[in-house]
Amino acid sequence: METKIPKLEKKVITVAFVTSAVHLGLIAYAAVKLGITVPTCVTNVKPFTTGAFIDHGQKRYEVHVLAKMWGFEPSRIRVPRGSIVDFYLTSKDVNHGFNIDRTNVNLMAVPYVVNYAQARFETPGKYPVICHEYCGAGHQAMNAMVEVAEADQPAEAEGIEAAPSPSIEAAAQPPGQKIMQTKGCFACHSVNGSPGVGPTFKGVWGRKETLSDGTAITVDEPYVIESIRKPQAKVVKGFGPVMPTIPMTDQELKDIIEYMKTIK
Ligand code: HEC
Ligand SMILES: [Cu+2]
Repeated sequence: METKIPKLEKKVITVAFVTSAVHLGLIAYAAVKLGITVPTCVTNVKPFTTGAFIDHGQKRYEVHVLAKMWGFEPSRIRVPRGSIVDFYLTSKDVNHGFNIDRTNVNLMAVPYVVNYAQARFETPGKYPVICHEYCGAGHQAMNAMVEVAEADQPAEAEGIEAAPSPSIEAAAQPPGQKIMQTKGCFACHSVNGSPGVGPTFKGVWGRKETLSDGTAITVDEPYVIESIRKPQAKVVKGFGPVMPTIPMTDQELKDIIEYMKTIK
C-alpha cells in the first residue's frame, strides 16, 4: 500500500526547505559579497604576552593585540588605505572586549585564548577601538586607535611594551622567592625587617638567634632545614610555636635557602 503524505505536511516540508535555503544563501552572500567573516577562536596560535605589529608587505599587516587592565598593546596603529589587517587578540588578565568602530571587528579578549578577525580598511580616517566588556575601575578609559592614512604614508604602531627578557625576569624573582610566595611564608615573615608573626628574613643568614630555652644558635643550612621540616624543634625566643609544617620537596628547600642567603 502506498502511503500518502498529507497536504499540510507537504507544505510544512516545503517551507522548511525554502527558509533554510534562503538562510544559507544569505550566509554565502554575506561572506562573498560583503566580506563578513565570523570571528574565530584560533587554536594554532599560542597565546602571547606582548603586543606585536608585523608588516607582511603589500598592505598586509598582522597585529597581536594584548588587552590588559586598562589598555591595549599596541595602543595605536597606523596603516595605509587599502590595507588588510589580521587581528589576533588575547588578554593578559581578565576578559575584555575589542570593538573597532565602523568595522566588523568585534571580539572578546579572553586569557589563554586567541581570537581572530580580519578587517580591510578602504577609507582613510580614525577608527576608535573600545573595550566593551566591563573589566574594572579603569574600564571606561580603555581604548585604542586604528588610523588609516593615505596610501603613501608608512605604517607604524605605538604602545608596545618591550618584553622583559627571560634572564631579567628570572633575576627579578629567584625561584626560592616564588616558592615562598606560593606557600604563604610571607604571611608571617617579612623581608624588609618589619615585625611579623615570625622573625624577619632580612639579614637572616648567619644571624645569631637565641632560642626559647636560652641556647644560642647561628642561622645556617641545617638549622633552616630543621626549622622548615620540624618548625617546633627549635623555637626562636620571643615567638610562639605557631609555624605550620608546610610540605616541601628537597629542591624547593634548596631554592628557598639560596634565596634566604640573598635577603640582606
Ligand atoms: C603562621 C606563621 C608562619 C608561617 C606561615 C611560616 N612561618 Fe616560619 N616561623 C614562624 C614563627 C612564629 C617562627 C619563630 C618560631 C620558630 O622558630 O618556630 C618561624 C621561624 C622560621 C625560621 C627560623 C627563622 C629564625 O630566624 O630563626 C625559618 C627559617 C622559617 N620560619 C621559614 C619559613 C618558611 C620557609 C615558611 C614558608 C614555607 C614559613 N616559615 C612559614 C611562623 C611562620
Ligand atoms: Cu573593559
